[in-house]
Amino acid sequence: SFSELELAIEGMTCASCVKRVEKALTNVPGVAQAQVNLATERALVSFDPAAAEPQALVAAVGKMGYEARPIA
Ligand code: 9UX
Repeated sequence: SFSELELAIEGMTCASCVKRVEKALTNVPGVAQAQVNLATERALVSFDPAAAEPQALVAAVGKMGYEARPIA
C-alpha cells in the first residue's frame, strides 16, 4: 500500500513552479500522486515505500531549484 509524505517546499512563486514541482515528484519511480499547494507551500506525496525513499523525493525537488523538507 502507499505511504503519504508531506513536504514543506521553499522557493515557489508562481503556478508554473507548482507544476514543475508536481512533475518532478511524479517522475520519481514509485510515486503515485503529488499535489502541491502554492499558498501553504506544501506538497502531499503518495508513494510506494518499497520503490521510493523519502530522500529521493526531497532530492527531486532540490534538483529543480526548490528546497524541500519532510514534515513529521
Ligand atoms: Mo514561475 Mo517558478 O515564472 O521557478 S516557474 S517563478
